[in-house]
Amino acid sequence: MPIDNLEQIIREHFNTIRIEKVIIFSTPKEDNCAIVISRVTVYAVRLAIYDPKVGEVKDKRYPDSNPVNGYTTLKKALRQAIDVRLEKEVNDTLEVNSLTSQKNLDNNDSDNVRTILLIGHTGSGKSALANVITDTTKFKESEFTVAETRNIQSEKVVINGIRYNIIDTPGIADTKLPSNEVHKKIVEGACQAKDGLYQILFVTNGKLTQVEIEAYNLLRTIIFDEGVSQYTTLVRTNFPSFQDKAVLYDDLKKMIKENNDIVELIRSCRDIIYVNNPSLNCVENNIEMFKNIRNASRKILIDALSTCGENTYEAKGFYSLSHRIKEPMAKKEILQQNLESIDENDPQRELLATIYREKIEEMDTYASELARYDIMERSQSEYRRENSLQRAPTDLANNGNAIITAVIQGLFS
Ligand SMILES: Nc1nc2c(ncn2[C@@H]2O[C@H](COP(=O)(O)OP(=O)(O)OP(=O)(O)O)[C@@H](O)[C@H]2O)c(=O)[nH]1
Ligand SMILES: [Mg+2]
Repeated sequence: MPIDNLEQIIREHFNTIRIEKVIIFSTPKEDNCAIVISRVTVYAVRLAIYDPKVGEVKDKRYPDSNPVNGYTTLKKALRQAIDVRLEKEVNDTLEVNSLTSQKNLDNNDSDNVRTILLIGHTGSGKSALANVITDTTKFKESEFTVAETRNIQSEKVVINGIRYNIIDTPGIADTKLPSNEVHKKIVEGACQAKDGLYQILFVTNGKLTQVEIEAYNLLRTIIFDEGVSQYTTLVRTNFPSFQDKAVLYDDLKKMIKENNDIVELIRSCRDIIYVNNPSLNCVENNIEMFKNIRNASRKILIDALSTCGENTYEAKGFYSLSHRIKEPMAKKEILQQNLESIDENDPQRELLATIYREKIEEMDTYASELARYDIMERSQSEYRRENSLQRAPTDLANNGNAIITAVIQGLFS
């Protein structure tokens, strides 16, 4: 918070020049900042910082220190003032954030949490699986064939002394949410895994559809990257004979026969496991039996997790994108706060609000452009890799476009 009489101190400091406007603000790094707009023949903008410990004001003049140079209108000066303030706020914010996140890393126990992301078709049994892994009923399972999970939900569990964070997501091809929304939720889920993903469990109840395969491939190539396959385990649910190896083998053969994309998907995954997690919302007589079946599934899941090793998956492309758009998104957030905190009695209220709104839109456009570029670049190089062509067809690029907003919002929600 700036000190109460900061404006007075600033005005006294600049008492030899004609001041048109003083805007007081603070940043996460410095409390006592001000933007001063002055006018002689032209307008000039100054960033002034007061240090109460030594009672001193330091300032920098824009466009430069030459008193003849300046802005011809107040509007131009205000635009520059907003830019100078924004630059100072965003630099200080990013600097302080990176220091605190470094501190968090230093004494962070999140290193020891293994994040597991559940994805798959609506009704494939993700929430049931999340309950089985966590040995709880915290995740809501659907009672009918309607899509149940609308938002991501995560719960922590300790298994054999290792902490896991289980993230449940809405179903791909969810009947009620547009596919863009589902992608967004999955990205949100992935964003929770700031320190990397330990495993993605791609849950299927056998009806592995083309939509599901395509959605996974889209995520794999555009949001994540090729490397994610080695951290993906296909989990086949609804399989009563899950403990009978011969039957599993037959089922796998049957799935593979269905189409080439499935072969490719199964081949690219790290592993495939079979479970059965019948609903506990059943007749009283069956509850004990179904609980035992779930326990047997749990054992299989835990055994599978214990073979996954120490490494976690960090989608390099995904993180490079989040890094790329960090600055425009931070600027947008600051501009929004500044817009909301314009003084009601400010004579330039309307003008300031218009400039803020224009700049917020600029930041959005800039971030989307960066994201689109990033996604297109990746989808094209992926397509080239697979097809040895020079250019990806536009529909692949367009698919990327459709999820850009999802990616941006997912990263910053
Ligand atoms: N018999 C049997 N039933 C299961 C199995 N897995 C899930 N179910 C049941 O199938 C229904 C759907 O499972 P959910 O876990 O809610 O499915 P979901 O993938 O989370 O679905 P959305 O949230 O809509 O995407 C629920 O009634 C579950 O209890 C399984 O392996 N065997
Ligand atoms: Mg669910």
